[in-house]
Amino acid sequence: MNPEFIKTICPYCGTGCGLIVKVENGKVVGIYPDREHPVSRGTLCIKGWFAHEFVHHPDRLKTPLVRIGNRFEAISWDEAIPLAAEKLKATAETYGGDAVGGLCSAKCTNEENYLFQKLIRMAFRTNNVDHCARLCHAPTAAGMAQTTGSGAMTNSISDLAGAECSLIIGSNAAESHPIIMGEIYKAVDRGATVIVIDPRKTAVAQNAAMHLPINPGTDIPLLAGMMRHIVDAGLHDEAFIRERVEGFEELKNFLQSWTVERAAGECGIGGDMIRNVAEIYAKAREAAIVYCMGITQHACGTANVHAVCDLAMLCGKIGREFSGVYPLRGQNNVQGSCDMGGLPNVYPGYQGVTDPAAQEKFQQAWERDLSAKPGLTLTEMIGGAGKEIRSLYIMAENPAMSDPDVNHVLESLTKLDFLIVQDIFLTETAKFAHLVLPAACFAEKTGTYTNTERRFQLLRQAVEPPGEAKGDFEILCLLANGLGLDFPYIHPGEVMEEIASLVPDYGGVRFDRLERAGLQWPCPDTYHSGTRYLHEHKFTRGKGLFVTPQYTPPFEKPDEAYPYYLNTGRMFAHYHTGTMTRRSPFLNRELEKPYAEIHPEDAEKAGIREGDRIRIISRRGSIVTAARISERVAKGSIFTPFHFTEARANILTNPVLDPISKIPEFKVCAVKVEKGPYENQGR
Ligand SMILES: Nc1nc2c(c(=O)[nH]1)N[C@H]1C(S)=C(S)[C@@H](COP(=O)(O)OP(=O)(O)OC[C@H]3O[C@@H](n4cnc5c(=O)[nH]c(N)nc54)[C@H](O)[C@@H]3O)O[C@H]1N2
Ligand SMILES: Nc1nc2c(c(=O)[nH]1)N[C@H]1C(S)=C(S)[C@@H](COP(=O)(O)OP(=O)(O)OC[C@H]3O[C@@H](n4cnc5c(=O)[nH]c(N)nc54)[C@H](O)[C@@H]3O)O[C@H]1N2
Ligand code: SF4
Ligand SMILES: [Mo]
Repeated sequence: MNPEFIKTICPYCGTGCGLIVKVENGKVVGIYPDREHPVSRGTLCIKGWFAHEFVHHPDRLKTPLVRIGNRFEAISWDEAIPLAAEKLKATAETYGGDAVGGLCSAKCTNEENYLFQKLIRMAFRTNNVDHCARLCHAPTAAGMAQTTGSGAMTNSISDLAGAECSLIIGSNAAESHPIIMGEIYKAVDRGATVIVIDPRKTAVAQNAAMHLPINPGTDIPLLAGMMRHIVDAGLHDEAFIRERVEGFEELKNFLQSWTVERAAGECGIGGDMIRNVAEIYAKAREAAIVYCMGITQHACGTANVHAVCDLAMLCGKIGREFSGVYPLRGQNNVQGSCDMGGLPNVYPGYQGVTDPAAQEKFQQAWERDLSAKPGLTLTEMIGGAGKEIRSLYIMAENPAMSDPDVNHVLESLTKLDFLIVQDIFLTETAKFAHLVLPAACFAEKTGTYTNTERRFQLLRQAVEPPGEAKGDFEILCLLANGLGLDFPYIHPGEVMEEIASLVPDYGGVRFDRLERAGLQWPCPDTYHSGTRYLHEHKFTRGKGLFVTPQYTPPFEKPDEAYPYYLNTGRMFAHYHTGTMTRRSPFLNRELEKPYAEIHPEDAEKAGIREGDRIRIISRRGSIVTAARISERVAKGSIFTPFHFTEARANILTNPVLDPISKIPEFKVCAVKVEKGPYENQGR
């Protein structure tokens, strides 16, 4: 049979690059970059190029599995769906609907997320629905909603090529968003200045004009120092502030206490450098602030986002082409899973569950009584397992690896009356399930993903799922019907029409309009061609608002017992909990084993050599990994990625939460290091 070539979207990160999947004899045999794609234009990173390798892996789940004692037994869908429905109903009948929780997923399509939250909200009259955005850009959603009225990236990826200055804060885009980094390098070729603020000398920092290796968790002092200098030197955009922003007096009052010298003392960067960087940003005609997990994954994550937005508004660098604030979205569809109401406080389109008008609208549309009480967040649901939460339905998330203080998470998972995990592999989390539902992966389904620049894009089915596995869409419809709801949907396009009828910003989105280049929301009607940048004449909230950032230093700082800072994150060849990339032979060739970076001077003091087995110990647990001696980390700091099940970084991390967004402080905790030899303590 001739090979077929099917255009679709990369299943990994929020850049949303265009893939062409090559199919032979019903199997995906290769990936090619899509030259016509509006974002990636014929380029892909290493993960995209090899995204076919996990699709037909022998480990794929092929039938529903039910737990019998300590083992799993294969069952049919005709048994699995009634079992799931019966158990969830029993929990709701015994303990009330608020005892049921659901985690939807940034890996799944918009239509699947819409159906998931609709199912939970309708069947159990609860708003206990959340997903990994909580661990990621929840502070962006909360912080930018307050300052600008919208938690989305303000501009388009291609705008970065036109910025004279890019301030990259807490983003290792060269490894995490390589195609977006390419746009920034296009600007550099035209003479733009890249300034990187990151405690680690990342790949991005190494190639930047300036690198500010700040002390962990001190972004607010640094940004406050910059703003203080900008105001003192009269470099702020007075006209913009007068016409478009409120709260300037309060911001100035706050800056009174942040002299550049005080900021310097706190963040560890010299005062002259702070002034210099502030001037470069403020004086550039067009300047972008690009940020990611180094800003959000802190106990003051939301305040960090406030500080970022304040700086952009202070200099009037928002609301037009090439400038703007760019929170780089992580997962392929994390923008969409938030947009679709996969959050405990909002319906689709960020319409508040506590807003009576919104509640009325969704009650009418869905013909059900809905709860006006905001639900629990992901971190609260896992923490409340066996207490407030008795049964949990997890679609495409792996909290047994991705949540902080994993030992505690595992204990919580065992306390549930009923746990359903719907995944493509038997994950660390699925091993705790009572019922495992086998799902189709990206190459096996149709739907839409929304990328980091708010672009709805079409995912097109290329092959059939393995064995009895079904698309999440179909599973959700079966379960909803099993629960007595009426989900009559045959094609995701019908769900998109329902979404469009309920959310004004997506009103013009239809499957047939996405064929060529997708559509960037807001897209209010079918004549509208989408929106490249937000806040043009006015902010989504009307006026922009300077919010005073409340600085709190990291919760756990190094001390005598635990003398190192631990920083956790990513590396280019692997993705998150490794379920997909670690099943790719090519990506494994790049890196197969866990490691931790330690500074040469620290290593020498501890007698640690390259490749030595070391134990990293925090107040919550320990892991054994291999030492990588590197000047990428500062003295007194350790970095380890969280991709490896045999050395789970999240055994170490601190579950302390940002009080506003409830994100954990993944980026800072205190650890000590011991030299091996050790037995590998993989679980
Ligand atoms: N290869 C690969 N790409 C991915 C992913 C993946 O797993 N693998 N995941 C995707 C997802 S979901 C996300 S959210 C993104 C994340 O993308 P990034 O945020 O770029 O990735 P991280 O490595 O988590 O962290 C970014 C940087 O924050 C820095 N940092 C730590 N503490 C601080 C601090 O206090 N201040 C500042 N300014 N910086 C700090 C770290 O040193 C690190 O360089 O990547 C997406 N892309
Ligand atoms: N220490 C530390 N921890 C972190 C972070 C950090 O920087 N440091 N970062 C946090 C961040 S930003 C994020 S986003 C989270 C990510 O946390 P998770 O979302 O839990 O991690 P993933 O590995 O992406 O999990 C996705 C799951 O979906 C499955 N899957 C993939 N496609 C499909 C599909 O189409 N259908 C179904 N049903 N399943 C599918 C995969 O096999 C996998 O098990 O981790 C967080 N945890
Ligand atoms: S940059 Fe992201 S979307 Fe693009 S190919 Fe790489 S992982 Fe896929
Ligand atoms: Mo993320």
